[in-house]
Amino acid sequence: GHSHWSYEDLKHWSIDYSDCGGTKQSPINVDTTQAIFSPDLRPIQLSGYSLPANKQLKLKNNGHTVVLDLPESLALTGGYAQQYRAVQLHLHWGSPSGPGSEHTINGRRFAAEIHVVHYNTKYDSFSEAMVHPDGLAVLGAFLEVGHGENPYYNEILKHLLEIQVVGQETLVSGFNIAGLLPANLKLYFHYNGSLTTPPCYQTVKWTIFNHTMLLSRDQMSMLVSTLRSPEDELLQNNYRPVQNLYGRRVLASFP
Ligand code: 1SD
Ligand code: ZN
Repeated sequence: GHSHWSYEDLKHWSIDYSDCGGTKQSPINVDTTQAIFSPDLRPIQLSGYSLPANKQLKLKNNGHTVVLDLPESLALTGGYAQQYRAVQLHLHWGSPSGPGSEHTINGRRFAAEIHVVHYNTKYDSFSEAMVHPDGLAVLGAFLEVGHGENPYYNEILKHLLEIQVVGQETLVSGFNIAGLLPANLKLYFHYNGSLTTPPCYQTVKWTIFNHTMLLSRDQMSMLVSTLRSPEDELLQNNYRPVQNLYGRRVLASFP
């Protein structure tokens, strides 16, 4: 039933939430040979993303992912014609035996994916914005295993043991949220899609960065094997399969 959707039960999403069966769904596979270079796609600009340590942010296990609430002072400009405010960020991942990004590039799935969710400032709230076609903008970046620890991701990962059980939350000290995203904000793909979870509203302008983020093997293990699900199993493989493009165009900010 409603609010009890799961990744084991994908076939039921469009029964309970009709938009999940729509023609502008996310995630998608990005075929880079089909992406259209659009010189008018300007570099993404993030303002106010560097938060002081005395600013406390809520981090929660909501049963589907780990969510970090963001202050509305974070703004997204550039790249988009409109202005957006940040609401929260969260992650999608696989398991020790397989990758779990939502978007794929030329059929390749990455270890994990971060989503930073924003809403258009022309609306009064996130919940109002999420039902309008121009309501939301989500920034997505891929996470891979590389050499060395990523200190920004540690600011989140070091708290996961405190929120292993669904519904648990803790406080995280402010840090530079932009450090969770690639340093290069010029290279990205752009398309119109949806929330990747029910109610799957088709109100998201997606930006998928071309550069990936590197985490150590231990950091990735911590991400994929710490949180528990509503069934009290490990919360793993919290990604939706790629959806049909139905003729949608994917734009690239670079040739
Ligand atoms: O999966 C998230 C979901 O947890 C929620 O954050 C929603 C926004 O209300 O966004 C989706 S997603 O499309 O950013 N994956
Ligand atoms: Zn997401």
